[in-house]
Amino acid sequence: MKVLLISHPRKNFQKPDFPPIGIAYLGAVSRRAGHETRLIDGGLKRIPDIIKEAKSFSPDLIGLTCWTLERETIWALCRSLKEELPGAFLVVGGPHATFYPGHIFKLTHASAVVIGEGEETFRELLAALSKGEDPLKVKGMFIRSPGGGAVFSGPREPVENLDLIEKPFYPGFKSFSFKNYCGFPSLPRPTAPIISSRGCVFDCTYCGSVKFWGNRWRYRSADNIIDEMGWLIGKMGAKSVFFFDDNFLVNKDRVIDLCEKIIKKEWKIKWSCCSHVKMINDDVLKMMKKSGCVSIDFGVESGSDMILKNINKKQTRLDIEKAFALVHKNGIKPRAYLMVGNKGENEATIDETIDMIGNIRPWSSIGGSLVFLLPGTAIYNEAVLNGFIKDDYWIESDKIPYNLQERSYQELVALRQRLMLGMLKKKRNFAAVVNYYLKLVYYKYSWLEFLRPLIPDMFR
Ligand code: B12
Ligand code: SF4
Repeated sequence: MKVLLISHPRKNFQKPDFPPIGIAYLGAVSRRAGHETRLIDGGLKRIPDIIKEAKSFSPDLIGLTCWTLERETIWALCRSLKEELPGAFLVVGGPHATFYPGHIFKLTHASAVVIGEGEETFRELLAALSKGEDPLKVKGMFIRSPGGGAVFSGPREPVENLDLIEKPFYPGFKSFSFKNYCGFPSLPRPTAPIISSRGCVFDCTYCGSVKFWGNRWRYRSADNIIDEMGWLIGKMGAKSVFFFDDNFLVNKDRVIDLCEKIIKKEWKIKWSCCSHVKMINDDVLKMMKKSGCVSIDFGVESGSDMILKNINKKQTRLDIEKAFALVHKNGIKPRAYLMVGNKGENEATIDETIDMIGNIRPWSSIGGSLVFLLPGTAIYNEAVLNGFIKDDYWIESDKIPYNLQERSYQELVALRQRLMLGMLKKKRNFAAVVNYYLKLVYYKYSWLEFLRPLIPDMFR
């Protein structure tokens, strides 16, 4: 069969940070099964160009990823694909499709929706379709039924041994290069993303990780990651690597093992990862630094213990301050993600955050993003129960569902402004705030990217 996989195009067209890893994994499954496989990064293209490329390939099956905030682009893309390629089998996966399969069937002509982790379901679906068998025998999907509605084929267990999953098939994208992407400010470009584990051991109220991946943290072995890194560096031209795991450091022995192997290889690669503040210690940080780790992104979210408790973050302000001190001490740049608008947010909690930021001195990307209500999260479920939002919101509105349960959008924007200005007034945060705004400038005007290497380290 001819198989085409497409990631969601963006409403606000801007150069993406990284290629879409999910469909690259699925592309590897399809190619391994012997199908002629093509991938399109919708983030790099506009819908008419995607349709043109799809038509020239003329696929038998088209697979699409649907994220909540970009859902309308998927509705539009599906409609055009159905008009131009009416014979193709259309299947949708990804977070929004997983939480709202019914919306996909209602608003698109999709024949199937894959729930959660996709590799095994996709492999079996391709096998069933190419043999002319009933796709309903494949577990882990909803299939459109001829009489209307959709039938669930039954639940699927997550892949037990992640080492068995094949490397992402980046060469399936036309003219692929990691240079086509922005990468991350702390890392030398081109940067390759890696997912070395799936799921998280925490369950923060605003995050859908546990609902999506299941409540178990699964991980790849150090040897398996080294194999992918070797390929990314040697064959794909990567100069740095970003570990996009929800929580990279859950198993510190694994990370120490990985660091030792990176050092042995003498790659001189730079890398970064995401972590919860409670997951680090001095031993692991030392090894990380030695093996080329330059920065760690932490979900700090707030400096108020009351807010941290409300969002079930399982960390206190003291935990954050201790973690940042340890990371600085080891010569690694800590980056802080902050949120505005969680339960209980007010001027006083923002001031506590400003005060804490003065102590922890993050290197960049302060953020201060307003809280969204996303499917699969506790705050969303609470908002539905309180009658604040309805499940139909996702098909009736194209707006971003900010958490406006306690405060209006204008009030939240004012709180964010208070946070940004408050941080800027503290001299030590100047670089961090400047870094954050520079990132926004690159997003909007990607042609200004060429300035990036000219900007001194502290402002990058
Ligand atoms: C890397 C990443 C990014 C990168 C994007 C890189 C890229 N081009 O993909 C960056 C940093 C730019 C980013 C930005 C944002 N992100 Co983000 N991101 C992630 C992250 C950490 C990893 C994605 C990934 O590669 N996962 C690994 C692969 C294997 O999983 P996957 O892509 O989901 O694909 C699997 C399945 O979904 C399924 N599948 C997916 N598509 C399809 C299609 C078919 C046909 C089939 C059969 C199966 C299938 O099979 C795949 C293999 O198992 C996830 C969290 C996570 N752990 O997944 C969040 C996540 C996807 N992001 C999220 C969000 C909210 C955002 C932002 C809105 C954050 C913000 N406040 O700005 C922005 C939106 C940007 C935009 N407009 O697109 C949410 C999405 C929630 C939702 N309901 O849509 C997630 C799930 C985080 C979370 N837990 O809340 N993100
Ligand atoms: S620690 Fe991060 S990935 Fe884990 S549940 Fe919280 S927000 Fe989600």
